[in-house]
Parts: sequence; structure tokens; C-alpha cells
Amino acid sequence: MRSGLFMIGPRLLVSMLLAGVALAGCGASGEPTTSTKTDGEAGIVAPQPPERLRAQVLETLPHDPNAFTQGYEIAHGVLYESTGRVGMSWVRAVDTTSGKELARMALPPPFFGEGITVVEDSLWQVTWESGVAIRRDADTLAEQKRVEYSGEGWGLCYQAEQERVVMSDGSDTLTFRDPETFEEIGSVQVRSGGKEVDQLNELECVNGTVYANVWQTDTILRINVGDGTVTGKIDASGLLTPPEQAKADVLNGIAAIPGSEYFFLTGKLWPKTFRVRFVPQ
Ligand SMILES: [Ca+2]
Repeated sequence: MRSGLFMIGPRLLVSMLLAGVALAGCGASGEPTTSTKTDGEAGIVAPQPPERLRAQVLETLPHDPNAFTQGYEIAHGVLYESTGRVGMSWVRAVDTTSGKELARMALPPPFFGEGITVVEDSLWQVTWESGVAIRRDADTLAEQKRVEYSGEGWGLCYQAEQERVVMSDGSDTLTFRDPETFEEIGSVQVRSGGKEVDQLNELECVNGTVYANVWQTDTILRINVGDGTVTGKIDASGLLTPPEQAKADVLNGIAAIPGSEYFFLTGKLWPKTFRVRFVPQ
């Protein structure tokens, strides 16, 4: 899967994505499992440990090694990516059929770009410490409006059925936000085996499940956001070779490929994107 990597161009991205579409209907994995069990005698509900999974690599593709990736998502046949660092932040939209860059917008100082998510025909982008969320036109990425929020902004994803945006801020809490106004409408604390799990970063919403990578680790959590329970712990270590890892930063990009069980995984300054599925260890 890794041979000829640096010769792979947009065409392969396209063919790979088409393959993902062709395989639609394989059935999405990742539905939340029962998170608690009851001790028959005492009637005590004990937390159940999460299922152990790993990221199985199916295909390796190139990724911009200068992209300090903060948000990664596919919507309406477009791969959206956002990056961070002051003066180097941008948002980009690439057509998954043609591989062509459709739009790209810089996020000027003083902002440090963070997560993005598409809500119908617009896209929300948050900033790290500025407390400002920017709504953009999903086609042109042109700014439509700005709103303020309290605290830090890390990751974003959108639950269409629940009509809410999910946001991380580096803590153990995921905040739910109104997709139109971005106002907070709820939150949930994330727990794994009864213990809090913080440093939640880039997010991906897949139906009722939220995936979150844990900052500075190769771990991705599968979370039932109904009660905050971690139902799966995914080991995504070893994707980059040691020399590649030495030049790169941490894993930070999860994009579900719609209609399939596959995901793209990448990271900050990673030279590669991986098409994976999550399988039992
Ligand atoms: Ca994502």
C-alpha cells in the first residue's frame, strides 16, 4: 500500500474516493455498544471498558506536508481541510471527483485556525484562543459572519439528525451548539471506563457517534455522545515511518468517507493521508 507513494497524484485520490463510493452499503461500523453492565447481586452499574480497535490501512495517499491540519471533513463530494498557526491558517475545498481545488481562503492574523464542519451550504470554522467562530459559504469559503464564544476552540463536527454542531476545546467536555447561531445548547463529559478523558481534539460525526483524536497521541476515541461514554478506543499508531514522524507533528485529522465504512486519517505536517477502517485489535 505504500509503494510509489510520492508519485500518487490527484487522480488516484479521485479513483480511491470513487472506490469508496462504489463500496457504499458495506455497512458502517461504529455504532455505540452497551456501555454499562450490572452486577447481578449488588445491582451496581460498573463502567464497561471500551472495545479495542486499530486502524487498518487500505490505501496511502499524499498529503500537503506544510498543512498543519486542524479540521478534515468530506461533505457534498468535497474534501475540506483547515490548518492552524498564526499567519499560516487557511481553509481549502477540493473536489473529490476531479481532484481540483475549488476554493481556498486564508485566515489572517491574529487568528490561529482550528476545526471546521459543514452545515448544509455553509461551513463553520473556529479559532484556538480568539473566541471567534467564522461562518463561510461552503462553495466559495467566503466569510459570511462572525460570532463569539467563550473558551478555546479545537475540533468541530455536525450531527445533522440532532441538528447540532459538536465542539471540543481540549478538555473532557464536548459542547453542543446551535448550527445557525453557534450558541451553546448543551454539553457532555466524556468518560472511558468511568474515568475522564481530556485533550479531545479533531472530531468526526458519523450518525449518532462522534470520533475524537486525543491530542499528542495516536489514539482515536469512539464516543456515544448521548451519555459521553467511550465505546471504542482505536490505536492509530505506526501510520508514518519513523523518519516521516520525525519531521511531522501529531495525528489530527479524521474524515469519514460518506456511504462507506472508511475514513481518511492524517495529521499536522503529515506527508500522507491514509484510507483506513477500524477493525478489532
Ligand atoms: Ca473531521
